[in-house]
Amino acid sequence: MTLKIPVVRNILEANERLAEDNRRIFREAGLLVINLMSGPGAGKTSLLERTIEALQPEIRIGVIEGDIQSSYDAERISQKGVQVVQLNTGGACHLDSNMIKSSLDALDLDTLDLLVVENVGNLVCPAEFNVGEDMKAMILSVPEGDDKPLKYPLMFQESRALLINKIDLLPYVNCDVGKIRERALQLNANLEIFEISCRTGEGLDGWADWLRQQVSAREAGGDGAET
Ligand SMILES: Nc1nc2c(ncn2[C@@H]2O[C@H](COP(=O)(O)OP(=O)(O)OP(=O)(O)O)[C@@H](O)[C@H]2O)c(=O)[nH]1
Ligand SMILES: [Mg+2]
Repeated sequence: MTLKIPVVRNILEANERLAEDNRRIFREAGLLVINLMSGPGAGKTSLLERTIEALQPEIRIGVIEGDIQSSYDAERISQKGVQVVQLNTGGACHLDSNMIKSSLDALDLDTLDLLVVENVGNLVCPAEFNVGEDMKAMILSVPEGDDKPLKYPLMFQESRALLINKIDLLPYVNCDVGKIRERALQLNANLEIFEISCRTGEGLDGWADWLRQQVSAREAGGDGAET
């Protein structure tokens, strides 16, 4: 038991050092990097498909897909004609800096404006590991319930943006979006919140505009994006 704390700290410190290396590479390439997280099936890949449709070719997007197994999501994204690489964690429930570093040779970073890392579907572990991103963003879909900020606070605390997805399902599920907003903002008053449906497209214009602003801020050399 006494050994557990130092071991965990060592893992996080080693990850943080590699995250710094990645951050340097991303800064040199002048691109904005977003670490996209959610529980399984909340809509990460669907959001990426919609975002690419909205922003390509104005903003050149690359994607790193993280999954325990399969290349299914990378195949979906490659159909949109953007650079994509699939990482398989082989069981691990999150991506870490070392995995991200190992995937960078497969991408031509200098030709990108925005790199999105789709993390492994999990509402807990991905929030604990930086991978060198400028910011984390998360999705909560309404069928998951409005209690999630109370039960899984860390991801809400770590994220810069919260996308409340699948609002087309609100008539059929027991979920109060007002409660999600209130509970999430109590954890993190700086959260940018978007109510969206990747199915109908509702709310996605606001998200695309916000992303444009974040990419422009990065290109202007500012810190429009914080970790
Ligand atoms: N009704 C509805 N369904 C959606 C919406 N967005 C995504 N879905 C569906 O939800 C399911 C999961 O979507 P994905 O985009 O694969 O979710 P994901 O977060 O990438 O899933 P993992 O990578 O497995 O964690 C799919 O069947 C989507 O079609 C939405 O806004 N409304
Ligand atoms: Mg996915």
